[in-house]
Order: sequence, then structure tokens, then C-alpha cells
Amino acid sequence: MNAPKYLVAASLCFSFSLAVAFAQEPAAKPTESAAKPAAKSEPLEPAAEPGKAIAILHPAGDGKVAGTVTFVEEADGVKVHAEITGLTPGKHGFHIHEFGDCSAPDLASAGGHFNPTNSPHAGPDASERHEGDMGNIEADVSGKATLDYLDHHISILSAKDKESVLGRSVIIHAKADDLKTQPSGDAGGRLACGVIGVAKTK
Ligand SMILES: [Cu+2]
Ligand SMILES: [Zn+2]
Repeated sequence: MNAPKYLVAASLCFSFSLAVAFAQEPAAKPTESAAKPAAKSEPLEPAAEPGKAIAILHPAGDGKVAGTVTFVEEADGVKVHAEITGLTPGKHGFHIHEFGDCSAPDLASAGGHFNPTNSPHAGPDASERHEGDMGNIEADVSGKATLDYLDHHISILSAKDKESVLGRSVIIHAKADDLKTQPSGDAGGRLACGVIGVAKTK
């Protein structure tokens, strides 16, 4: 009769000491969680910097403006190459807009000019400008436009960088960008849109 009572007392005592041990465990946590942020950011790190990006432009609604824009990282800037067809002859505003969303029929879903530095609208050569201000692209009589220039504001580095254009969009406008009217150069409606993505490098 006494033996079972003793066992109960002993096991109660044992579980109490276990409970004490568990209660003390949280004290060990802070050092563990302090090491966490570094480990957590590792999977987000890109394997390599992109180096090259591409946007395939599709017409708004039943329009026919389309083309391709490539961005290549060079030592002294980003080389922009554009080939667009289906335009009316003359100059057309050519920008990077904030969102990579070409879903709205009027392309309003792409938002305003990409402007991570909160600067005024200007031309591509201005020292202060929207990062998306690539100026104009000029179509010939056949409606074809090509453009090659070196841009000193655009970044195509990791999308973690808030100034990266990856995941944004390229928009071609109906009218010329006057390079000064705020906030978008009075370039009129939006004719074509393409999302900027990472391209394969050789
Ligand atoms: Cu625009
Ligand atoms: Zn602008």
C-alpha cells in the first residue's frame, strides 16, 4: 500500500522538475532568433546579377503597335535597344512605368512613370528625371522605329533593389513627350505595353 504512494510522489516530483526544465527553455530562444535574419535572406539572393532584360510590347485594345525593347548592363550604363512597328510617323513618348501590369484596355494599370527617386519628369539626358524617362522613339514613314542609346539612370540589377526596372513595364504613347510637362510630358494615350523581365545572357 505504501509503495504505490511513494511511486506517485516520485513521479510527481519528476514531472515537476521536467516542467521546470521546459519553463526555463524560452530563456535560450533570443540567441537562436538573433541568428535568424541572416539565414532567412539567403534563398532570396539571386544566383547572379541579371545583366540583361527584355520587354515584349503588345498593342492596347485592337491597336497594332508592337515590338521589343532590350536592356543590357554595360560598364558605364544600360544599353537600351528598341524596335517598334505599327506607329504613326514621328515621335512617340517612350517610358518605363511603375507597374508591370498591362491588363487594362487603356493600359492605365501600368501606373505613372517609374520614379523611385521622387524626381520631376524630364528627358533621358537630364541629371534629374524619372528613372522611367527614356524620352521619345521616332517612327519613319513605314511606322517602324528603332532606338539605341546608353542610359545612365536605369538599373536592371536585382529586383530587390527598389530602383530596378525588373517587373516594371515599357509603354509607347500616341504623342511626343515634350520632356518638360509634369508629370508625364503630355504624351497622350498609351498604345503598347510590355513587362520587363530577366533575359538570358550568352
Ligand atoms: Cu509613359
Ligand atoms: Zn516621366
